Amino acid sequence: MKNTDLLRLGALPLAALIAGCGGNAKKTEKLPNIVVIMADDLGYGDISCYGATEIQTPGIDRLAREGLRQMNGHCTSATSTPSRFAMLTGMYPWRVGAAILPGDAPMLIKEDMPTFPKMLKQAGYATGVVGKWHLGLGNGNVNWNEPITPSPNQIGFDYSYIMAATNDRVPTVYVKNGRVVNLDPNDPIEVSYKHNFPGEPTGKDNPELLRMHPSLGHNMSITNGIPRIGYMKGGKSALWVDEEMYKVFLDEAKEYVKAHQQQPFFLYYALHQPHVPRLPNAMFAGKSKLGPRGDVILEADYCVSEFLNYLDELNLTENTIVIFTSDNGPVLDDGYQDMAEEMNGNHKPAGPFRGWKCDPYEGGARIPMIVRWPGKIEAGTTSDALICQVDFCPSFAALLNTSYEVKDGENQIDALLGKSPEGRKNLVLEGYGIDLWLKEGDWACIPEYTTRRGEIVEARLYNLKEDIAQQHNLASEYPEKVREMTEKLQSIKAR
Ligand code: NG6
Ligand code: CA
Repeated sequence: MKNTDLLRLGALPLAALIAGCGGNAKKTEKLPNIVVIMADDLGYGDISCYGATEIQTPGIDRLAREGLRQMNGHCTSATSTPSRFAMLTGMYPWRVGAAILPGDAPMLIKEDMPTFPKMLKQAGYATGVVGKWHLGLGNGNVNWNEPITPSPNQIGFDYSYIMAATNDRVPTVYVKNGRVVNLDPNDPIEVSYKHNFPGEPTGKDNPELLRMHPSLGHNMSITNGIPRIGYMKGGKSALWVDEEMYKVFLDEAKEYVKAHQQQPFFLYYALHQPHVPRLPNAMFAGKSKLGPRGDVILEADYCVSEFLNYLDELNLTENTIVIFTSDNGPVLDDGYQDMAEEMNGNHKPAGPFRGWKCDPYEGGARIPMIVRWPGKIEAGTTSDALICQVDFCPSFAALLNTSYEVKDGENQIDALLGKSPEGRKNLVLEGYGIDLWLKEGDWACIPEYTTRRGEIVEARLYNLKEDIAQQHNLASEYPEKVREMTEKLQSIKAR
């Protein structure tokens, strides 16, 4: 029997929630669809519903108006691969040493690991992913001209339409259900992160071919006039056009929803904006006054808006839980000369927080997290509960009354849906590399650690209630607190 009817779940909090507060779930009531829209490098202060004044994001703001803004919502890490790993597995990413992956890395999520989409499949859902992947593909020696396995399809997704890594990394092609899209068999693809292929131009040697120049790195193979990370050859007919990417993924996301509207579905819609290279479609170029970074935020906002309109059109809005979030904090110059710093003006991408993408501060890993479920979540509300993307899988498992074990994520469904102001007691967060930090109550502590070069970085302790901008290191004033939090972090690590 398919788990699409709620009644057999009995008089559970779930039934009560889904049916409204009376708990009289009707037999025909369907499981809610679940959509996670994840932006790439979008900061807490980058959208108007979280306080941005220099840019307007009406599409995302609609979600906030109709749903709940988590004001203390986190990704686990200040970079993409680790955060996405945590969201999809319910496990802290440093347990497996997750770090920013190259485009030819093997699949980081092992086929026997618990995953969010596997849990949802168990509960009767169709599961799809569209957009940025960045969790590795294959077994370490991918032939891009053959079916690639494992792909997302082996770790819980029935459908996938993705880019392998990031928009600044080769291969610069789309991969659908493990196969490169539009590949001409007479022009095979080769990829290397070690050496170039003879005769192929690079950003380093052929700057005359570039439309945008790197500020750091990003000087290897060229696609669409843009130099990338990694070397690649062939696959001309399959190469993406950055300026069209918004539409490719948006159309795929809509298609997925349309094709699966008869059953409960889960869609992980992973936007590529505002990650570098920032190449807005002509519709958005020059529209933000903040340069390409602002323009691609407008483009992302348009995608959200169009996607929500499409849910309306299909009459799916009422029964679809939509979460909008981001994989790490913001960054201005991230390796291309795209005027992000010069044109930033008074904009505050990280809102009131200290730090950026990669940093072990609030700005690195406190991100927007908006949850909409019409009729079930009070519209236009906020929550200060401490909550993290690592909690999505176990929280939804609880909502669906599906028993599912994950390592670190907690059932925080009441906090996620705004039914309870209590969230997690503590949360381990991560900057770039190994600097783990702990957030508990009003406190954030980055324990003393030794860098790879052997330098000792002293402990940092902040009282977030009094010092949200983390300007005053209280470590020497409260050594007991530092010790206590350092031990707590150690014990969570050892768990
Ligand atoms: C860094 C890249 C940066 C970005 C980041 C990954 C350089 C100099 N910097 O190595 O541009 O691609 O990796 O970003 O190459 S993330 O959001 O996917 O984690
Ligand atoms: Ca990112």
